[in-house]
Amino acid sequence: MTRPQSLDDLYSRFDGMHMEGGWHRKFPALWPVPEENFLPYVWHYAEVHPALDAAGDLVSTEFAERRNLTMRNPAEGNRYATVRTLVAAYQMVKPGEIAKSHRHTPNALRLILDGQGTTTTVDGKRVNMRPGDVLLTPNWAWHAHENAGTEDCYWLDFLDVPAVHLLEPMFFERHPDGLEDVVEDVENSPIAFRWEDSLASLGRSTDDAGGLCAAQIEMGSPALETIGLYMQRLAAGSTKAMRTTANSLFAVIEGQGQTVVGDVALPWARGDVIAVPAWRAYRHEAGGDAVLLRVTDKPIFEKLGWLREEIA
Ligand code: GTQ
Ligand code: FE2
Repeated sequence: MTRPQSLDDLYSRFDGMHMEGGWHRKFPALWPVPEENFLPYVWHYAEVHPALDAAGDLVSTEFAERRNLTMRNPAEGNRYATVRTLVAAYQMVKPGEIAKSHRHTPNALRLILDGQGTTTTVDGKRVNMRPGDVLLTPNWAWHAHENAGTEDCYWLDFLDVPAVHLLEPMFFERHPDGLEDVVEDVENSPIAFRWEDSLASLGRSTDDAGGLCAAQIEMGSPALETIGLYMQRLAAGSTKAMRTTANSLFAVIEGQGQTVVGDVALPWARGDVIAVPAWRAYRHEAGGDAVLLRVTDKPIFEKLGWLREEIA
């Protein structure tokens, strides 16, 4: 084997070995602060609603595993995620329809927006879905949704599918019988956070998250292994600004206002979803009383020792 006589020869030797010298990388491996990859963005329920209704006419739940519309972050090259580790979607189930039972390693949760009469069955426990409720579907739990009522039912799904894509432990299977055979109706369940209970807890809360809201409650500790949930009440005016290594999605349960992320202002109203990617300074400006659900991958960062937060 001849010894390379020039740097170029040396580098082509490395290339042939599928290696690279740390001192002449094409792309850096380390940098001083988090990059700005995913973009701040907002999806408006008022625009999605008619699109979901059109899908309701054209796409059956027989044909589609789920009638869901996922929110793709407009960051260049992104194919699926809403922020790095999380995906959000709007889902609609019409009267008489069933979204069959399946299970997967991604964790999921739902925030109900509109419609009564739908249930979700999670590992054999059937719970009603009512507007404002937050319902959890942990890793590998069977789950199906059934609309036995007379109203179209709309909700928001949040899943850690992109985190599973990054780490690759993806498993998914359909229930062999379509639906679970043994089902018990339950009103109270550790996977169900009811709107009236959340409102009451919020009314008693003195936790203002260091000035990031008027009051907040945490649902679960955390709600799911990878996902933290905070219901936050905002009063008219601006919150303090904060940045964190964690990613967040905010869903608007009540009220209107805007979220300022860096120099981008994202206006919002009921049912909208706001993407606040990692390490971007953000603050909320509510037009009056408002209630948001913050869905965040913070538990991942806490467990791994990478959570950094600053309030300005
Ligand atoms: O309802 O089970 O939006 O499995 C994406 C994947 C919803 C669900 C989504 C899912 C579901
Ligand atoms: Fe699912």
